[in-house]
Amino acid sequence: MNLNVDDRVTIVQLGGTPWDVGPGTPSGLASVYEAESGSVAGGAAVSGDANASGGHKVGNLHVGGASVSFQADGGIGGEGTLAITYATSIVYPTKSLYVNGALVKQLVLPTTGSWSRFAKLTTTIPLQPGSNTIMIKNNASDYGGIDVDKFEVAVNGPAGTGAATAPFFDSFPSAAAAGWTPYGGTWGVNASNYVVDRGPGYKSFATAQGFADGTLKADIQSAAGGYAGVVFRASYPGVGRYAFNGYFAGVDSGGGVILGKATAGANGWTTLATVQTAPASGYYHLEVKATGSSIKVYLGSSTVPVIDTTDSSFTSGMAGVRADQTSARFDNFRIVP
Ligand SMILES: [Ca+2]
Repeated sequence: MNLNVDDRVTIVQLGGTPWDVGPGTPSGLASVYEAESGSVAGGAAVSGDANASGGHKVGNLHVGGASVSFQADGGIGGEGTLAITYATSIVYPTKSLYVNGALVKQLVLPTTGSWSRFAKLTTTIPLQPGSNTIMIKNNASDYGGIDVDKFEVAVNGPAGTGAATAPFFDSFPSAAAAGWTPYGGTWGVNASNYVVDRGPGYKSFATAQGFADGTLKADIQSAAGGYAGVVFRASYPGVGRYAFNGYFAGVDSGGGVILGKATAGANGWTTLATVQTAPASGYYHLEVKATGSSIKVYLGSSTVPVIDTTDSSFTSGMAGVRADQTSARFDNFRIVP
């Protein structure tokens, strides 16, 4: 078989709820699109199934040219994770997957052992910002039938959610911060600083930059009341104080330093470490060194970390800046892979 290496399949218990599979589809973050609510064409047909979500599924996808498609919200675009809940008695049928009219890949779907026993196949897809047409079609080169119960789409974020391969530096020299994608707050460039007003976890990502292992640096100035700093290994971004998966390392105006992680699905926050350092006036120079599970936070020019801990929740994602309950100024944002 030639199952794509980034595809994942889980077979579920008969009549049971599909297990939540694959790191790309945290529950609660994916949008659900029932197949029966999509567009069927070419002979595909909706039928009832008590084991299917919503009581219905789309079948007859063995017919030449038969298809089921739906409109998915791609958010800000980038990479997405698509989960297809399906059933088939056929051994390794194939179907062609299209996004916005372009063939993405031929899916190879392991048998679920019954037309009413559902499994979930997870794969990655490209998404454009806004609406995307996603289609499963039986092409001439495809084989066998499947019944599709539902689709789930999670927006992983812009390109660059993998590891950085080249250094990145922005000192915000121009009046507009090009290449940054904000989530919440009013962002602008003032006196060659990237500035944001006070609010709950306002953040902005260097859109095309990924970060896995490496060093992040920024000069940060904030007002009293909250932390400002860098976000890294971030995915599933949204507007909201903890609406992302990933880490945040920040400093407050009095020299307090914090490292923690947010989990978007739970809209939750876990503090990993805090430390009080000597207050300083003006800008704090903050650095984060992430190597595997090791995360070290440095302040100023010291080579001794003020926070030195381990956490393995997130391994790669976007990088950016964030201010939580304080206005902030950022400068000299740098990624060193
Ligand atoms: Ca369904």
